[in-house]
Amino acid sequence: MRTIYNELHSLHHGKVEMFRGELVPCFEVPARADYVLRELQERNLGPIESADVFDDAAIARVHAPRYLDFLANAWTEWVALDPANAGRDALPSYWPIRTFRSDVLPASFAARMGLFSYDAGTPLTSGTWDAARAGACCALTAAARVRQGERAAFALTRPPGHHAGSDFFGGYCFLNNAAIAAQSLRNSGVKRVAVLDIDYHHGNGTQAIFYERADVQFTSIHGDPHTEYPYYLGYADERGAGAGLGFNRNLPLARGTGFAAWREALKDALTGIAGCKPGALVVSLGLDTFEGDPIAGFTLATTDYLRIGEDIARAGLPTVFVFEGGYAVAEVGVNAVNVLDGFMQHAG
Ligand code: Q9C
Ligand code: ZN
Repeated sequence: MRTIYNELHSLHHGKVEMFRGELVPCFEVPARADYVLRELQERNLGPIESADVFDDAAIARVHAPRYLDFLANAWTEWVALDPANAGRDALPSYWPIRTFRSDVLPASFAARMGLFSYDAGTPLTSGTWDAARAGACCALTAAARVRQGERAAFALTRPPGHHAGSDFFGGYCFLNNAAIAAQSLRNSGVKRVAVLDIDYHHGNGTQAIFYERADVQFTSIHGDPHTEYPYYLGYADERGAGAGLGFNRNLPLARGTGFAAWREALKDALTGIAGCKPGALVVSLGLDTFEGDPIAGFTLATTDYLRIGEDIARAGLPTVFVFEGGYAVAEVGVNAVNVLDGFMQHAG
């Protein structure tokens, strides 16, 4: 399988995130992608190339103009507030919850940070925009390779994307790489696209982007939001709306779920996807379902990821894999590459 690698990923290097009243070191670190790259090279999984260059049009089909403007200039604005900010991450402190307005764009940078985000765990850093933008190009390139006839391609990029909505960041995500890939497949002529999200956390951003659409079906297997992040979305009764009714599928599982029950949910998810008869599949490949993950609660083992790849291959669809979460840093490479390896061994 071909990998498209975002070599600018390390420009996004958050120092701290807010957790239980303290600023703690970021879980989402550059080393995550380095481990995956090294494992791909050691196991000779296939060619590794850089992303093609794309203008902003393909990104703007998924994200709102005022959000993209904000992200592109955020670091400059942050440092302009105080030169000492150059040595600090930017984190939001205020949010326009119910009864506040979100149509007005405040002049205050702090107010716009909150307008365009939903948690205090997602630091914006000097290189966030460049890394995220190159990551979107990475996902677009992987989608293009699949359109050019490859059975599958892997977008190896960070920061991750599936929590980012059309106009907000959060959950370590800024641009929704999986949604951008799915939209580009649509624009290149694929009539229906399925997105399968197997990150531990519900892909609230991807769900929201496609919620009222029938041309992109979204299915997610994740920790039950009653107890797990992102808490406010990801319940089983969210089935889509308007034209998209019936094209959104959530399969929440209790914290502590092991591979046997998880694999049953995957089987269920793939049956639903087959019923939609998509022309291509985008997989939000999170590895935080691993038993050793420090911020998640399923108990999948390293060899289970081979089986996941096999099961996904049997769907028989042109497939774009997009790297998402997974914070057991030393194991994330083996786990990610096991999925891709299992896929290739059963891709036919
Ligand atoms: N201190 C992804 O996996 N914080 N995002 C949880 C940890 C948010 C995860 C608490 C987790 C976001 C892409
Ligand atoms: Zn996650």
